[in-house]
Amino acid sequence: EDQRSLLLSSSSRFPPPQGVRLSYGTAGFRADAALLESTVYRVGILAALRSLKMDGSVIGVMLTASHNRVSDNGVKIADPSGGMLSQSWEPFADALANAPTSQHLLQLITEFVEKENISLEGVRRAEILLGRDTRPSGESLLEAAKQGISSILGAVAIDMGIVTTPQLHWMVRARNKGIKASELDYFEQLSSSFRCLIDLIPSGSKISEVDEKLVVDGANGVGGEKLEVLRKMLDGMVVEIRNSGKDGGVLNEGVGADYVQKEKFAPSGFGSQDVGLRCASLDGDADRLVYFSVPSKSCNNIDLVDGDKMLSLFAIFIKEQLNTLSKEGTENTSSSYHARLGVVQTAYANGASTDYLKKLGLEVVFTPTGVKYLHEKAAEYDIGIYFEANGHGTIIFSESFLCSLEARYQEFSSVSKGSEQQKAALRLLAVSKLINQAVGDALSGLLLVEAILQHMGWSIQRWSELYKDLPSRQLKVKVVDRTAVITANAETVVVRPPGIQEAINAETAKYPRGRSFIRPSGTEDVIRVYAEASSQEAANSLANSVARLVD
Ligand code: 16G
Ligand code: ZN
Repeated sequence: EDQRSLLLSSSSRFPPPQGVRLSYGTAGFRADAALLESTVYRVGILAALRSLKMDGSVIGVMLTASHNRVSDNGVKIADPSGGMLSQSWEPFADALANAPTSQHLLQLITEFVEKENISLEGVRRAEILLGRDTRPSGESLLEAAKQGISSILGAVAIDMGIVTTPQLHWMVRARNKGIKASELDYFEQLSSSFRCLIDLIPSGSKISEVDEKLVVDGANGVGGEKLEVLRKMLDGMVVEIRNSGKDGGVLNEGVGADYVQKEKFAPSGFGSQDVGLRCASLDGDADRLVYFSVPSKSCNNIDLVDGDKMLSLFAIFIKEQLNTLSKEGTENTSSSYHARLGVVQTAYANGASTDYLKKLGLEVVFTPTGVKYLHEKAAEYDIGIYFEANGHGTIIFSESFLCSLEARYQEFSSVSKGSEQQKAALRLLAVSKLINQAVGDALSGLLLVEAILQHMGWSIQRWSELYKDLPSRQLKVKVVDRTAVITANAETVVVRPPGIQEAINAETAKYPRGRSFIRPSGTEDVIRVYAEASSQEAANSLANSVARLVD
């Protein structure tokens, strides 16, 4: 009874906006910040219920609209593993957000807790970590989230302040594993595992002085600020941070990983003075990362090193360590060693990257767009590496593999200390600590790229030359109802409306190395078109013809 009246009175203070329908898409709820108070309040309720359902495990609530405009905001939930909210709860999230009155809301909650067997009685505890990016609207939305959480008896909110999205996911994961999970713990884990990788660099590898310096575009968001902190803990790493948000630039405006990857253009503050330098760009909440270099003084075009190439770099390094580990030759160690390494991409992966990865002998699989799909697939391997071309990705290690790796390392330490195998085991263990296994993380990804480039002795140009991207083109077509397009096979085939796929096939067949697909966006009311072909003109022309099929 207390619970009912508490919910009724608190929810009446957060009436939903009139005439908008929100949906928990691939990125949670996202909209103009002015529309979101009620939604965020309700997500607070949902997070508390989720924690109760998971026997009091910690749940995360992150306020961010990532690479979108500064006037937008959004909210998404991190499950106890640190990953995305279980897909089975998404329909409930939609229903909650759109309940028209407090009475409806209460009824929905009552029905849902009954169906999910969540007890709202007796002693219990739910714990929710809150985080937000640098958006000004974050402060009042944070308050709404807190109100939602405290309208469920026994639920407590812990405010982690302004953090990157992946930091919050990391904290949720760490807390549920019983590991210390403050921001300082995050920085310490990243910096110590980075140092470990640097200490293990073979003495022969040496990069030139020019290649020492890294210049980072912080998208005028939270990432630059956090990288400043991290840099102080990493002596010996030469990083210059621009667009940190302190010099008046606007979040995501002409800056950031999304801009750089989509426009293939240098972000504001970068240009001819940076020719040849190794540059990187984070997105607004620092869960995406791309690298680039400016090839010549004459224009602001860039040589983009995207998520596919980061995936390739990580895969080469991991494979090298696994090969070393499985080499025989040291006596007294169990000789056979096999790890299942898998690579996960989406249809947006450049065709040249997929060819390259397959040539390396790697197992490459595809999923639909959206981190939750890639992550889930990657979790099927001992080591799963996933990346979207846009720069979101990570590496995940299975618990059983990490255990055997640890044992293996101990074994080497006693019988062949200092051996190549022991070092390979240690490198893999360090990677598992450096990389954020909860979700893609620009900061931890950046440190891993930096460590591997130094290990290989590679410049960004050498890295970029692993393979040459096929020219590609992306378009979007505004439609009345994007749900009319239904795809299959990881979004590579249209099954509805009938006839479209045949028409796409006919267009594609006209171009050497042509490939094209369409898919409904998960975040906007548009159909997205992707095309690649052997020349830029051909890719543009194929994209245009396919877009006309949709119109
Ligand atoms: C979201 C996804 C991202 C995906 C993008 C596609 C997460 C955390 N983020 O930002 O992975 O690439 O949506 O957007 O899953 P679209 O559906 O509008 O093309
Ligand atoms: Zn982001």
